Amino acid sequence: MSFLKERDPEVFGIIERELERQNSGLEMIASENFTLPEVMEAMGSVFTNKYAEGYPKKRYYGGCENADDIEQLAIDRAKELFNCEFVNVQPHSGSQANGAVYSALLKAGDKILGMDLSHGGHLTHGAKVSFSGQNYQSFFYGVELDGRINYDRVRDIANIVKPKILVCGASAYSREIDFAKFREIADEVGAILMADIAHIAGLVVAGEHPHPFPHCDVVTTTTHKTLGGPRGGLIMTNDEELSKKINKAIFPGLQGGPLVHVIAAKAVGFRYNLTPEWKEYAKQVKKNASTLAEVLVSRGYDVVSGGTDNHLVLVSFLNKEFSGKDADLALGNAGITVNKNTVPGETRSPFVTSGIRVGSPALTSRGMKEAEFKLIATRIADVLDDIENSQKQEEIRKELEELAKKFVIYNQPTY
Ligand code: DSN
Repeated sequence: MSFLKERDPEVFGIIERELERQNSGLEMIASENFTLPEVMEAMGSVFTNKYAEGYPKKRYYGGCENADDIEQLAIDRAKELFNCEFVNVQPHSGSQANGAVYSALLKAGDKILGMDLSHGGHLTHGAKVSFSGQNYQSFFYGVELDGRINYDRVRDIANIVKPKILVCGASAYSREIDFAKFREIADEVGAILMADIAHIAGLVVAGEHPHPFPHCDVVTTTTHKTLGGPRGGLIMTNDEELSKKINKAIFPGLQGGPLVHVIAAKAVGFRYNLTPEWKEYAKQVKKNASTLAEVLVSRGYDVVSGGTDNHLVLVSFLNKEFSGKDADLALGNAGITVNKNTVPGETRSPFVTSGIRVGSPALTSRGMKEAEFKLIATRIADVLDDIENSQKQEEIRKELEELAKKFVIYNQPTY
């Protein structure tokens, strides 16, 4: 970043501080990851200069021949990766992707049934504060007190609601999602089945989580969470008619010019996701999350659902004096970044919560394995056991900073 350093030292300085923060701390927010340097190079490329409204070979502006090539390459790689027929690589984010699906397939006031935000769903699955709960009638299913989806209960709710779209997928659910069961329910009530696999996409493409196809009509994801690519969204389907409606909903419906530099970076990320190394990474993400859950359970912590099948662990403090917010702050002081999270049976507000969500994707990208996760989980329990002890938090922060610095973030294996 030599130009930036010379010409805008103020911005350069803040970026340097962020790099230092990322390198010296332990990033355990389940939805974050460290992307590849080549992904960042593509994002920082000259494609940021280009307007390319439309789709490959059907653009509104001239000079799009290279934009066409890059978007087609991203589409082709995504089709191979997700084993599906039609892909839109233009959504600026997962929320935009979900919005486009609703706008393509619903009229204002139609019914959506999704997972409750406070049970692990996402804002765009119908939460009343989101466009998805304001433009449409939204209804919810959740998890039982054991932290798992009860598919019979989902079926009962779906039969009462009769939604036009049934949404499956979550932001804070540590168990496998049974897409085949959701398909049965959607068929029973005549709903379109949409899966939002933003959290688990990296595991899905590695064969480490059941695949939403052929069960789901339409699938959305982000590209930056377990997929480890640039920040952005993606929509996939095997239905040509549906894909035409979705393309129109993205452009000209919701978005203007696509972010061609991000689409270039998505293509780079997909190439990595298609390698054998990616499968190893996804396996390790799951092993590391399981290690985390096992240690926390052995230290007496209430891990929701008793463990994890994926990349995240939800820990409940319903039986503790302290809140998710307290735990988030204490762990932050110890150099471990997590997020406070609501848990099944929640008694506190969403700003306070009774739990934390802890994920393994980012530290796995730094090369950490079970041994490091065992140590980190032990230190998480040490902090929580003595949550008001700020001196201990500082000692742990120093110890973990040494560990973090041994795993430089842009030192991923070549492939
Ligand atoms: N903010 C994301 C997450 O943390 O799960 C969802 O959009």
